[in-house]
Amino acid sequence: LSREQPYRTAYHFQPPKNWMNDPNGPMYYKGVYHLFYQFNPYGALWGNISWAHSISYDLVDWVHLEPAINPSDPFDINGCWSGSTTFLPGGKPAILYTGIDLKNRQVQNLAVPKNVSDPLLREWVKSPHNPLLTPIDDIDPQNFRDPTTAWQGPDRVWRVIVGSKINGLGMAILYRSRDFVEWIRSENPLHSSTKTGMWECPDFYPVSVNNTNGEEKFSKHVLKASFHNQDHYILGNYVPMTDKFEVDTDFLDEGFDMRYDYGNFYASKTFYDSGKKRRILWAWVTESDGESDDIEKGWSGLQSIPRSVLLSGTRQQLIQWPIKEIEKLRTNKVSFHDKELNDGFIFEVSGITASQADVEVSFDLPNLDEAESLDPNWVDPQLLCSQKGASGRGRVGPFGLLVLASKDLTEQTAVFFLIFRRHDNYVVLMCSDQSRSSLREGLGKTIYGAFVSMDHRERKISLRSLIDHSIVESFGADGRSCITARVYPKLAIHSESRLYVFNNGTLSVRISSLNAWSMKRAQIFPMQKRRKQQ
Ligand code: DQQ
Repeated sequence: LSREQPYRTAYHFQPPKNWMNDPNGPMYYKGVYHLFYQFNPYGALWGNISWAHSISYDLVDWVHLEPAINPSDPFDINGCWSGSTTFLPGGKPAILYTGIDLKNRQVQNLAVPKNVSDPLLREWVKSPHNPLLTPIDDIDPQNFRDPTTAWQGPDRVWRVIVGSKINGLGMAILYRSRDFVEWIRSENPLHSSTKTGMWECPDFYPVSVNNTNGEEKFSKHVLKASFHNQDHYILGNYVPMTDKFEVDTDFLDEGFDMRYDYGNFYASKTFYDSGKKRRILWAWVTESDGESDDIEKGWSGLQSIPRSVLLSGTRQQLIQWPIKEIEKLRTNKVSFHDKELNDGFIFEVSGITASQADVEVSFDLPNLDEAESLDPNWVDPQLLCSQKGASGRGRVGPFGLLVLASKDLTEQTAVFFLIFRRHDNYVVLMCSDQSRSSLREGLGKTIYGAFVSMDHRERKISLRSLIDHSIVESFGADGRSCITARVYPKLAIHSESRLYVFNNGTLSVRISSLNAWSMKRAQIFPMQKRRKQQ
């Protein structure tokens, strides 16, 4: 990591240079993880989109391969946009992706590996039947994209959904096929909404409380759609015979705002890891600096740390946690136990590389009867976080971490909790405050906030933050609410960066345990040019 590049990450996935956006078609195949992603081979801004391709044995270290799919044919000459992989009978992977055709229409195409016995799947062949799906009838050619992983019903017929917007309704158009080539549009979409606008990158999959890929009675289906720069999800029961999806609550229903992440996290996609029997979520984390900064840096965009996804015990929300494998990068462990944090207390966690770290802390809470009561009109967590702030005083909180902080604290990103009383229950607010993250001007410094659903009997709360130079991914209450932020400190870079724990609430909280580690660099190998065959 050079002085000139203080914002490149050490263990978050990124290409050697240029623009990256959505993760595409992640999969586990013959012992190898594959990640494709939206990539501009020619610059640091969005454009010339192709599918770049990288592989890994552990989702931590990566090898960049040559791009898998490039614009080349009338059905994708203006761009190879997002899509997904599906395993066909016999275990052969197939990619469905959106092509931008000669007329700039969005169409759906198929590509298959040239050689299925190559675990690296270096070469992909586009189907002679492309385009498979075209925007006919009432489908808007500009709003028809991002096919999901397909699934088979009990009748062996394939189903796939494609994101769209028709007559103002955001929706997932449903198609069925017997042979994966000829697709017939279902009369009804899988689901639609008046409140969302266009659905980008839909995702639809079973989850359960344990890692069984939904192969149990109490599983639910997740439907995710990307809109308003956010990834929203809903839960429901899916009836495969009729393709009815009966939702528990709908997108943007009052009092429900279920998102994977309440910060910077978009166009995500999951895949089922058949090796470790778990569902894994990836997302694009975009820059929040300016375009001229990106051009100067020569790159733009990160991928989140892959997260495992489970259904919570209440079956009302998802629980996310960084994949276990990332822990192999932990080094230089520092720990504290049973430390009381009184009013206005702040202390430095020294002994780690705070610009490249993993921190886990568990707080014991005071008697919450004394918590400030929450005005019933305060319903917007993001606004609440902005109004309350990390340096404001409260009763229970704000308490939490100051990450990527400079020595004098002029630069700091505060990740913290505030707890309020409402009727005979309480409300937990989680915030990630970027407003003081950098002395630099012209950066996005939005303050993010989320409510954390907690049982009123719980008297403790945990926080984990993955800190990596210009990204902070935080997991509140064991992964019940997550907030990811991008920050660009001027002072708090490399060894100048510090980590603190603080409590600005008048009631004391107690650190029952804190573990922090420096993180080693992931090994990311550059593209290997292939030798021409003789
Ligand atoms: N990014 C892709 C689209 C998708 C959008 C284009 C979401 O397929 O809808 O790069 O970020």
